[in-house]
Formats: sequence, structure tokens, C-alpha cells
Amino acid sequence: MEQTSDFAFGILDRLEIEIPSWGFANTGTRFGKFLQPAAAFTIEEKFADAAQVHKLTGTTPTIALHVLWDIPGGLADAEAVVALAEQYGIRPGSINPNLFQDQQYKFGSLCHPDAGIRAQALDHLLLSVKLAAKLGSRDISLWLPDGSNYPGTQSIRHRIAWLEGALKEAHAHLAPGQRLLIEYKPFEPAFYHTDIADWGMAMHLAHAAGPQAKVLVDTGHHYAAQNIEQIVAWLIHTQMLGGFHFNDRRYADDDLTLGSIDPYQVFRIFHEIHSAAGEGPPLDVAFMIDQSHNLKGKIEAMVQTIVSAQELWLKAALVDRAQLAALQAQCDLVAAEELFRSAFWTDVRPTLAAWRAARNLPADPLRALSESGYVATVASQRSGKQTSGGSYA
Ligand code: LRH
Ligand code: MN
Repeated sequence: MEQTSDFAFGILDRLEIEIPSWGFANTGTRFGKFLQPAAAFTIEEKFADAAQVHKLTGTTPTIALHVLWDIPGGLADAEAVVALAEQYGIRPGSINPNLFQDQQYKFGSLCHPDAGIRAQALDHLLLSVKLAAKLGSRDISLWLPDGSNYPGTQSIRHRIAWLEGALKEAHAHLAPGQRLLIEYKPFEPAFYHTDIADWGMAMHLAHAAGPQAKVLVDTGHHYAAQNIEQIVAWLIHTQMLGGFHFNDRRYADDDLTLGSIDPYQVFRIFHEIHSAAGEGPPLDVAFMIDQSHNLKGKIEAMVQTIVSAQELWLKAALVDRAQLAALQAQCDLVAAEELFRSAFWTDVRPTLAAWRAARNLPADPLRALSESGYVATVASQRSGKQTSGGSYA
């Protein structure tokens, strides 16, 4: 398809990607955390970094917030968060409850055998719903670490029933227009069973909860052999796709930068989105990044991620879907595949540079970041505040 600038510019103008506050913080693995002087520690520093990324890319107007890491004071912190959003011109995005840190959740949270602990977990989820309303956020993005490590140690069926009940209760507290996004993950931190382990379980729970509940696809939460774009196609077909956590992986939930290992994977997912957009009801899918930048400079990695996403989003939009549909109908395999692949191999960087220039954005955001000296400036302001202890982020 011809890369007419109007078409390409329109595609890029409509792309919005939410970035995670925790992508700017010092994060690590169970083997340790390497501290970076420029890492963000306070929520203000996270808003500042998000604003820098949006200034350079024009594509990231919202920031995902994690309740315990970013809003430890709960509702009492909401006003300060709204003030930061106004100050930095970045809107609060999805609100992520945290049911994976507190000691009482050792054997689960909403699925814990102890009704008292399940009630505490539900209280935190309901607090997250209220916080989202206060911050003007639409999505409550729920991931549960719940599961077990050894066969026979938990009743998988009882836990399903407790989970259904809790999510129904949470759904009943959603304000009109709010959504509960249910994220699945096959394993880690649980290594025998995980209560919400795949898209089918998440979809059932979303259906059981109510119409404002949808499924969230974290691209890192799949077995290596799984066909993620097929899962995406199913969730689109069933109108249960609520959003994505984009990242990349070589082995498991590696949370590496988008497109760093398998850019063709992201292209194939984006193709499913573009092709569905042309057919049937408009898609309402949140694009979010969920990565941990353990070794790369965090702001550099975030800008790199958004640039990769812009490139792959435009490449996938270049697939001539009418011609592809004709070749698919004729089962002209080679011609169909060549048409599909040629879009992936199209160098869209000149068109992207033209779009950025037309939108008064730097032609090369990564170069602009290094020339701005922003990272060195914040490093001098923030160094010495970081400690190696504490949680994941
Ligand atoms: C779990 C997960 C979840 C977040 C966390 C930071 O692996 O993908 O989305 O809450 O990472
Ligand atoms: Mn995730």
C-alpha cells in the first residue's frame, strides 16, 4: 500500500501508548537490583520522566500507576496525584492494585483459603476502584500472583469460586465507563498452579464479573509455543479484548523492551488489531507498556520502546488488507505471505521522521534525549536517594 503521508500521519496521530511508572524506577530480579542514579523514586519524578518521553515522542499522554508503589497513602494521596498530572501534562492512566507484596498474601489474596484475608484483598481492590474514580482513570488493571507451588496443597476449584465472587463484587462497584481489566499469567511467582493462568480463565472470569470486565494480554505471559496473535484474534472476535501490556521476552516473563527479541511478533499482533478495526465494532483496546529496565537506562529504554512501537504500528498498517483478503480467499499462500512480509520489511523511518517534523517533534527522539542532557540532570538531582532494598520496584 502506498505510504501516503495523510494515511500514515493519521495512523500515527491515533496511536496512544500508556507507559508504566515502574519502568522509570530501579527494578531487578530475585538475584538483585542494579541501581541507576537517574532512576525515579518519587511519583513526581515518575511523572516528570513520563512528560519527557511524551515531549519527545508525542505518543504517551498517560502513565500507569501501581497503588502501593505510587499512591501508598491511598485516597489521601489522590489530590496530590491530580496536581502532578496537571503540572506535568500527563494524565493518570490505569490503576494497578498490588496484591503480591504484603505478607498476608503468601497463600493468595482473592483466592486465599482464609475468608478474612480474602476480604482484605477485596478491600484493596475496591480502594483501587475508588482511586481510579478520584483520578479520572478508566481502567483498573488487575494482576493476581495467586496460585500454589505443590500439588494437593490447595483446592483449585474452591479458589475459582472465591475469585468469581470477589470480581463480581468489584464489578458492582465500578462507575459507568470504568473497566476491570483481568490479566492472566501462566506461572511466577507460583510454580505449580496459577489461579488466572491463561486467556480462557481470564475471559470466563470477566464474563462472570460483568460487561465492564475485559481481558488484558501481557505479551510476556505466554508459553514460548503459544500463538499470541491467535489469542488476540479470539479476544477481538468475542469482544473481550481490553488491553495489552507490551514487552518482549526470550524465555519467560522477561519484561524486555518491545521488539527487542521478536519485532515480527508485535507486527503480527498489530496486524490483528488493524485488520479488525476495518471490520465490525470499533475496538476499545488500551495499549500499555509493562517492562522492567534492569540494565538499560530507563528513560532511554522507554523512548526506544515507543519508537519501536510507532514503527511496528505503521508497518502493520501498511498491509493492503483488501488485496490480502483476496489472496487468502484464493489460498495463494506465497503471494499472501509476501504481501504480508513486505509491509514488515518496509522502512517506515523516513515517514516517521516526516510525521515528527510535521508535529513539531524531534525527528530522532533518542538522539534528542541524549542531546537534551535530561538524564544527566536528573541523575545529579536524584543520586544518593536510591536504596537497593525493598520490593520489585
Ligand atoms: C506481572 C505484571 C503485572 C504487573 C507487574 C509489574 O508479571 O506483568 O502486570 O503488575 O508485572
Ligand atoms: Mn503485566
